Amino acid sequence: MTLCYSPASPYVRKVMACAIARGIEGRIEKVPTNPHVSPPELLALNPFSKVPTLLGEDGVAYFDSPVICEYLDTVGDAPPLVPPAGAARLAVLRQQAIGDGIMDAAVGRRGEGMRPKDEAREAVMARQAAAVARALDLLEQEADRLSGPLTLGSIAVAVALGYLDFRFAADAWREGRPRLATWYDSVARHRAFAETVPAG
Ligand SMILES: N[C@@H](CCC(=O)N[C@@H](CS)C(=O)NCC(=O)O)C(=O)O
Repeated sequence: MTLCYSPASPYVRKVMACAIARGIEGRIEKVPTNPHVSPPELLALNPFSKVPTLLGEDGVAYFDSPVICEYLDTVGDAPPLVPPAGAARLAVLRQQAIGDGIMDAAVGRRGEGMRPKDEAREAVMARQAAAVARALDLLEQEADRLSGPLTLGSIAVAVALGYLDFRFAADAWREGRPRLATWYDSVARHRAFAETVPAG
C-alpha cells in the first residue's frame, strides 16, 4: 500500500495510528506529499488533492480518512477497529465524527489564522473555537465510553486532542475536563500515538 503522507496532518496520523493498532504499518509505504500544490501524482489518485490518500493492495485509491480506515480494517487478520454492524458500529462512527469534527474545526481555524486578519475571518475563527470547546465538553461527559481497546472512534478522538496540543496548546483544553485529560494522557502512551507524534 502507498500512503500520500504529511507529518503534520491529523487525518494522516489517524490513518497511521489505525495501521499501527492493527499491526499492518509495515505494509504501508509513506510518500511525503504536499497536497496544497496539487502534485500530479496525488491528483491521479484523488481529485480533491488531499492527504491522506491511500493506494490499496487492491489497486483502488481510497480517501477520506474514514474510508481509508475502514479499508485498513479489511487488511490483515487483527481484530477490526470498527464493529461490523448495529449499535456498537454506530457508537464508534459517532465517536469518530466527534474526533473528526474537532480536527475539521481546528484545522480550519489554523488555516484562517494564517491569512491576513479581518473582522469576518475573526468571526469564523471564533465560531470554530467554540465548536471545538463544545465538542470537548461532550467528550468530557462521555469520557467513560473512550476506555477499553482502541477503536476507530477512540483513535480519532485521541488524534484530535493531540492536534490541539500541537497547534493550540495555549487553549489548555484539559482545564475543566479532568476525565478526558486522564484518559488522553494514558492512551497517548500507546505505540499508535507515541510513534506518530506530529511534526512541522
Ligand atoms: N476529511 C478529510 C480531510 C483531509 C484534509 O483536509 N487534509 C488536509 C491536510 S490536514 C489537506 O490535504 N488539505 C489540502 C487542501 O485542502 O487543499 C479526511 O478525513 O481525510
